[in-house]
Amino acid sequence: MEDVLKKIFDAVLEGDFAGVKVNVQTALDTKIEPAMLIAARAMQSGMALLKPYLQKSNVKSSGKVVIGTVKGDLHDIGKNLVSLMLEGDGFEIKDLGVDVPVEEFVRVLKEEKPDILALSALLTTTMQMMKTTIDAVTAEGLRDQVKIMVGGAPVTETYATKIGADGFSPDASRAVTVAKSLINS
Ligand code: B12
Repeated sequence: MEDVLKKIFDAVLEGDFAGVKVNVQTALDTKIEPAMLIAARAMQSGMALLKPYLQKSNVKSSGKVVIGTVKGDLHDIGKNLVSLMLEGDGFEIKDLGVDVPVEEFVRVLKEEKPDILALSALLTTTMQMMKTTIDAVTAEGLRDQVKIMVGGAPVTETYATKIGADGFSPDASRAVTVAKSLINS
């Protein structure tokens, strides 16, 4: 167990995204979930300090992203990683947190006018809320003003296309590539 945590630690220090992912998955598979959760919290407190420096090195904003985990879903580790990666690449992030009602997404879209809306869901029961959210954005007449990307463990490219999202990524590093291509499309 300590071995895998050391590998995660080293991969984080080296900025080795693939290494972090593989070893975190190994850690989860070997059921050290509580330690992981503590590590994730610790990482977030460190990132709070790093944020200003990351932002400083990217003077020009890459674009504005409103992100949140959909209604009924409390998982946020993956969403937070996506936020951090986007922020590190110069995106301005407005994170609405977890269990975000459709109305809240719509309200913030009107207020913030982001380039991208990013939705996260980790449960098969809540991933349908992504479609409900996209439908509400369309009904409010906002759909052509914002690109929508979706992700989370049960979400696939096929599902993303089916519910009318513009982009999907299976992980945080590729989420940056997808976000950039959506901005430029
Ligand atoms: C940690 C965890 C929890 C924690 C969450 C803590 C937190 N702050 O997030 C707690 C303990 C609260 C929890 C609760 C529950 N959980 Co849970 N949980 C997990 C667990 C172990 C890890 C999830 C995780 O953080 N993975 C690591 C991150 C980095 O990966 P990720 O989230 O997939 O994110 C990556 C990508 O998906 C992608 N991504 C994610 N979001 C987005 C968004 C965009 C826009 C993009 C582009 C990409 C993207 O990028 C991320 C980084 O690479 C998974 C099992 C697993 N191994 O996945 C179960 C799991 C998701 N949970 C599950 C369940 C059932 C529950 C509960 C219902 C349990 C219960 N009976 O109470 C509750 C639900 C609570 C709720 N209403 O949400 C099931 C879901 C089954 C299903 N098919 O729906 C899983 C799969 C476990 C299982 N095998 O049964 N859980």
